[in-house]
Amino acid sequence: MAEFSRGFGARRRESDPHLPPGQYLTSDFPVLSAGPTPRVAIEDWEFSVVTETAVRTSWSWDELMALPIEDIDTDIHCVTRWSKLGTHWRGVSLDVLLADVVTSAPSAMAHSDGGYTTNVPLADLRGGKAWVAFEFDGAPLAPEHGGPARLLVPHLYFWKSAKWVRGLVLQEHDDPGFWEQNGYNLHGDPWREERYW
Ligand SMILES: Nc1nc2c(c(=O)[nH]1)N[C@H]1C(S)=C(S)[C@@H](COP(=O)(O)O)O[C@H]1N2
Ligand SMILES: [Mo]
Repeated sequence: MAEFSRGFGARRRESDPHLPPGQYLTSDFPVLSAGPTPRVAIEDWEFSVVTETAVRTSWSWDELMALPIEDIDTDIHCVTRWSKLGTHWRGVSLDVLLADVVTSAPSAMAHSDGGYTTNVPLADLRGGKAWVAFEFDGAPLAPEHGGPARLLVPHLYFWKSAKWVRGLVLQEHDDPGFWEQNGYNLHGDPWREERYW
């Protein structure tokens, strides 16, 4: 009976409708960083958006905190095949940050402290699908998970959610970022298994 129960449980987990193909569930929160954790003083921190015509808009930490803050309940999926369901974050929607930015660029390059970059189509950053997040599970985002703030684009594989994010550069071409230059997919939709290219 025990054998049967275990097998049944495993099958149920594998068929969880929230789990994209080729992923397994994890309940811990792995840290995946390509380099050391950068540290930046909040007074020196700002987030900027630079358009394809080099118009720059920026927000200090206090200015970011004064914007509407959203609660986000979402699943996250790493290309190394772990998924974590029902994670809770707080952050500012990219819709808010991009509202007054005049652009016809189709794509953005996210830039982080430490030099990490990742490209994301603007269509994937708009429409309630992406945030600059600074709280996880009711606490300030831990430095190893991207604190003080990271991009959160949970409908794409988690490498698109740039930790220690400091800005977006809007671009005419969907040029590859750090992992994309190293073989990861330009888009990264977990439901289509867009892992590599
Ligand atoms: N700046 C930066 N952001 C990053 C990474 C990184 O190495 N540097 N790794 C990416 C990858 S591959 C994943 S899976 C997630 C991991 O986030 P976590 O360490 O909070 O789990 O961050 C993404 N964002
Ligand atoms: Mo990853």
